[in-house]
Amino acid sequence: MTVEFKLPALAENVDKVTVTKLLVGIGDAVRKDQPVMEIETDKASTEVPSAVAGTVTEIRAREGQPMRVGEVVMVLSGNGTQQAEAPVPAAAPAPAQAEAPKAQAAPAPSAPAPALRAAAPQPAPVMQSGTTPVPASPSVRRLAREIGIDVSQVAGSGPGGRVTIEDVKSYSRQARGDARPAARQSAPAAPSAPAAPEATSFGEIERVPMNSVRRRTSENLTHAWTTIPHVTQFDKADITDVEKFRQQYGKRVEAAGGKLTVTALLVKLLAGALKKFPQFNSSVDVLAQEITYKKYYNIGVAVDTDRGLIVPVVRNVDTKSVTEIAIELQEMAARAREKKNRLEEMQGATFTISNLGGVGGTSFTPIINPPEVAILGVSRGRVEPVYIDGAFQPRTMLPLSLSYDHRVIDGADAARFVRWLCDTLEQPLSLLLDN
Ligand code: CAO
Repeated sequence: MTVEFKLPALAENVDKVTVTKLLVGIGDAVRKDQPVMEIETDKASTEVPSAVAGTVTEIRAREGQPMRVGEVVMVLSGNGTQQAEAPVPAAAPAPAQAEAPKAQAAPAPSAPAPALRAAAPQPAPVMQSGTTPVPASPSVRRLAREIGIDVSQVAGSGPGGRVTIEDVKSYSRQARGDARPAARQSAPAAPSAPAAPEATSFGEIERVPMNSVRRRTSENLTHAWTTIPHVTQFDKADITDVEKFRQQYGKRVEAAGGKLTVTALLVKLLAGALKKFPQFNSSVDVLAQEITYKKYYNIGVAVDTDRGLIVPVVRNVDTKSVTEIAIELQEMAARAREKKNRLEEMQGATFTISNLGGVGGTSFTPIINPPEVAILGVSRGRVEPVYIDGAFQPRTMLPLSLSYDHRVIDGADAARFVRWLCDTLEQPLSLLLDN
C-alpha cells in the first residue's frame, strides 16, 4: 500500500514555500515525525517532518523549487496506517490560540480592521465563494489586508485570473468613489532607472538569483518605503550606569541561559514606552480612516543572518522579565541563523527594534515594517565627553533612531517617545513612579 505525504499548512498566510534541502532519498525508511526536507519562506526556514511512516518510493519535491500547501512531497510504501494529510509540524505549530483572545480584546472597530487581523493571524486564507482560493501573491494579499479590501471581491486581470497589485488599487479607488485627480490616486510609481550600460561592458560579472528572503525583503521594503511617510527622530541615551548594571548582572543572566545585552533591556523597556505612547503600538487603516490600537506588546527583533534579515518576534514582553527576554532572544537569533526558526514566531509584531550597534555605525534610518507604525534603530554605544555641571565627563552614549509613520504619529510625540526611552535607561527607577 502506498501513501502520499503532502505539504502541510505550516502557518497562517503561508501557502507557498521553497524547498531548500531534501533530507531523505528513494529507498529510505522514514519514521513518522522524521524531518524529510528543509523549506524556506520569505520569513523563516524550517524542517518539515513527515506525517506518515514508510519507505520512500518517489520524491516529487525538488530542491530549489517552490511548492504549495497540499502538493505531494513524496510517496511512501508502508502499512498505510498513518494519515496522508500531515498536521502542522511540531517545529511550526499553527499560531498560538492565545493570540486570538488578545486580538478580540482590542476595541472592535465598526469597519474591518485589517491591520489588527494582520497582527493576529487570521484563521483562514481568504476564499472565493465556494472553496477555491483566490489566485494572488502574498504581497497582493497583504496590500489588500492593509487597505481593508477582501481580495476575493477583486476581479483579477493577471494570467489565470490572478489578482495583481494594480487590481487591488483600482478596486480600492472605486470602492472609495475617490474623486481626486487620477494623477494623485495611484501610489507613487517606482522611479524608472535611467538606462545603464550593460554591466558586462566593464568586466566580468556574476548573476545570481535572489533567495526567497532577499526577494521578500525587497518587496516589503519597497512597499513600506513608497507607502509610508517616514520621519526619523534621533537621540542619545546615557547608558553609563546601564553598562555597570550589565557587568554586574551579566553572569546571572548567562547562568540562566541568556545574554544581558542592550537589545534585551530595550525590548523590555519598549513595553513601558508603548503603554505610555499607545499610538506607537498601532496600525493605520487608510481606507476606513481608522487607527487600531493593539493591547498586546510583541516586539520584532531584526536578526542579521547569512540569508538576509530575519525578524523573529518576542511576544507579550510586558509580562516577561529581562532574563526571560534575554533567553528567548538568544534562542530565536540562534534559530534564525541556523535556518530553524519557527514560522509562528515570525508573526504578530506590533513594533520592531533593529540593533546594529554590535556591528558599528553612528546612526541610521530604519524602515518601518507595516502594519507597524514605528521602528527603533540602535547604533553603537560609545564613550564620549559629555558636558555635565561645568565639566566634560566620560559617559557611554547610545544613539537611538526612531522611524515613525507621520500619518499617525506627530514629531513631538516621537521626540517624547525616544526621550522617555533615554530617560528611563538613565533612571530606570523612574519606571516605578508610573507602575
Ligand atoms: N552598542 C555597543 N555594543 C553593542 C550594541 C550597541 N548598541 N549592541 C550590541 N553590542 C555588543 C554586545 O554587547 C555584544 O558585545 P559582547 O560580545 O562584548 O558582550 C556584541 O555587541 C554582540 O551582541 P549580540 O549581537 O550578541 O547581542 P545583541 O542582543 O546586542 O543583538 C541581535 C542581537 C540579534 C539584534 C544582533 O545579533 C543582530 O543580528 N543585529 C543586526 C540587526 C540588523 O541587521 N539590523 C539591520 C536592519 S535594517 O537593514
